[in-house]
Amino acid sequence: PSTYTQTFDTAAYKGTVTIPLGLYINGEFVDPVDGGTIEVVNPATGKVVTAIAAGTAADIDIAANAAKKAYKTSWGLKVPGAERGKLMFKLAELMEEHIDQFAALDAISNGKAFLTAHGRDNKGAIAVMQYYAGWADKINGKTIETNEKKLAYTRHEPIGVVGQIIPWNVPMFSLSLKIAPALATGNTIVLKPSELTPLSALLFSTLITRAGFPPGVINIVNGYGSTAGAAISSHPLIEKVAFTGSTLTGRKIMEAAAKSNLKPVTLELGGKSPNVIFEDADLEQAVKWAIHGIYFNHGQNCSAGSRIFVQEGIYDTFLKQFTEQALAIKVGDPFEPSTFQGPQVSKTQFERIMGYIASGKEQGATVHIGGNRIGDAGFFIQPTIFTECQPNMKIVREEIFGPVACVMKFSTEEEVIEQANDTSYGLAASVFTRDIDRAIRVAHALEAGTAWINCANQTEISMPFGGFKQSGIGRELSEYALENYTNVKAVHVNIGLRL
Ligand code: TXE
Repeated sequence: PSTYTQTFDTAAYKGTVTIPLGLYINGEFVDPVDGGTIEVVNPATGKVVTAIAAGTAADIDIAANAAKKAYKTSWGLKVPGAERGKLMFKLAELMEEHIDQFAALDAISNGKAFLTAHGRDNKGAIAVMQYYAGWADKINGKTIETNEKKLAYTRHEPIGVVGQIIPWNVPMFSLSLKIAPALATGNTIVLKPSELTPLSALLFSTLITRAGFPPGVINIVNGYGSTAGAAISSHPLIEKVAFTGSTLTGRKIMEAAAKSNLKPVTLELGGKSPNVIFEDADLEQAVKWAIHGIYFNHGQNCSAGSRIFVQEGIYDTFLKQFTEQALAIKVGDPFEPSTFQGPQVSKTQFERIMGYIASGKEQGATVHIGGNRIGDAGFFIQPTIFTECQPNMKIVREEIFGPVACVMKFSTEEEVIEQANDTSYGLAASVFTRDIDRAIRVAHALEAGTAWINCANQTEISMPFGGFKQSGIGRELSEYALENYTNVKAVHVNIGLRL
């Protein structure tokens, strides 16, 4: 398989990156069975960067067989947890050595600012790898009291071969938070990156063999969702599938899993997270967090605070300050150090977001600021604020996944809880108030897997993350994620029972 080399000579990064373009299966880079490719586009220019190998069902089959063999011979319970952890620490070290290159590849394919890719995504990815490396020798069952004639205990055994499908919004962070807990618990992996952002995963693949992992333990197969992704969800040797992406695709994956070998499914899906700001909040801080909540990563965040509810007494002041800060957001070249917002990831996402903006106007909401494309190259959109939004509007009900905020007025606590929970999603929610009783009361009343009090869009590796309602099934990060990757075995040892 061929390679891709890119020299960067930018304000944020100078250096050269070379990556292989093939599929990483059984410890080697190989060409796909049917020879297909996917063009990777730089969303800042709309131009093709390179073409990577595209796997299909035949390649997933080869990868799943390699992973099965590795599970039986050189991973799983064959390798003590401490050894697994050591390899994972080594991998994290290699990731750290290449952090600049990872960030450059994410910036060029995703469009996010190099400094964000560096300081957030990739630093986070390394920390996740280290966190779960530390868990690898702490995967313990329990002894359970039954009666004096029995020794009873549980083992948390690996599941076997696990499939993982990830999106494009935080490419390396998503990859690490899928791979790390699966490795720590002794599973082997077939992972498909997003077809939009496959480059950093290819660099990552080169580090796996170097870190010392036996062939087949981690297989990275690029490809489209409808072919390679669908093959992961329905493959009979893959005994669990973990997915992050849209609710629509999550449904398809669950259906394919049910129809094939009934593999367990964990899903981290979309959101329409409320951000509730009461009159007694620290307004200056609330405005800053609200900006971060919706506009960070160009609004391409599953936990974006896209519905901002502001109590009537401070509505005008909030809107004024929020508008000033939204207008001050620096949109531009991802390799410019001052850039906060780059382009949206793809033409499709750009058009989807512009479609939502058009529907907001049609349904009678007011474009307070923004609403337009920036420039005529690449997929840049102005930070946008809608006011006069009604609960039934598409922009209020559906995930836009772009730099578009809906700001709404409320009067009472009861009313805002009702409105905030009037959604099929339940990923995250924020509440801003100085009243501690109200803060906790509201945080508990909001139907979401994460509740932030006086902050927004916060991730802690040691805290679980996942959704209520149609935002998902299962939890990632923290100790909780280990449960996704183990089978609990109950062992009954007879020490005196006689028939
Ligand atoms: O997602 P998809 P898309 C939401 C967000 C966004 C929308 C669409 O609202 O606007 O989804 O984005 C793979 N079987 N989120 O189209 O299709 C695909 O190849 C198996 C929220 O990019 O869900 C990619 O690897 N896999 C989100 C991954 O699924 C399939 C992050 C995600 O793509 C498949 C991204 C299939 N049939 C988008 N079809 C979050 N929760 O953070 C596609 N894929």
